[in-house]
Amino acid sequence: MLAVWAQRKIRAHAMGEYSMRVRSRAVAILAALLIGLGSASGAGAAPASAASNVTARWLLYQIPVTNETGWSTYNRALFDYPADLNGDCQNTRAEVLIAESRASVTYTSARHCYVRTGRWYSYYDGVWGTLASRFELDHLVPLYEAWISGARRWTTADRRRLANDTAFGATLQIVTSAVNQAKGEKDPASWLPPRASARCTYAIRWVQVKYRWRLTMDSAERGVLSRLLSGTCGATMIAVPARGR
Ligand SMILES: [Ca+2]
Ligand SMILES: [Ca+2]
Repeated sequence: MLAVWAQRKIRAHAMGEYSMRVRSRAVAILAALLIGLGSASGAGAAPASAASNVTARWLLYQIPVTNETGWSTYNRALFDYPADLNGDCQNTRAEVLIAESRASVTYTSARHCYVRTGRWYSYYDGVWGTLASRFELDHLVPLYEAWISGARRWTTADRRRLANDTAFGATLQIVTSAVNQAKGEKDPASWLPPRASARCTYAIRWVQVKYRWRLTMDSAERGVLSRLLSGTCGATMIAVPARGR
């Protein structure tokens, strides 16, 4: 099953879309295949060790702080999610379910468009599970938050790329439906993962995604993140994310 999936991804790479979900064992296999084919030089495919040269706290302070506006004009449809950007019948949710599964997945039909089972870990609440229907694809920075912190001024094409960003592991992640619904459209000033040990990772990823997509943050959000990204958490060395737009 992994081989079939890897072949699909190689085709996707040839079409200009490439996943670098380093957390996935399946993608590790894919990366080895791509290196073997001499084609690992696609956008965003730099080795993980190449740019771990800033602290998480430094990255936080690269993000502009402004008031957020545009609440009344938010429309989720303007993000075109979930899309199937590479036309292989698997939408973004299915692609990330496959990439994040710690075991081979099964599908709902012979066409392999939708995932039925696998093995996933929801780090917000520390829950493991095997039924895809129990998990949701979380936009780490919710689409509403993206809208009010910059995406309202983008083209629909750019919003589609953010909402379906499978090229950067932090943007989209599989979490339990329960914790995703508790999170809703909140930013870190209003919601943090219930599992306290997940909060450092959450804060780092939040900052990475805001930086990648040139989004802003409001002052309350900055305050919470500055507190989280202090001490050893803030000193975590990370790569500067490739810009998404
Ligand atoms: Ca697809
Ligand atoms: Ca905010």
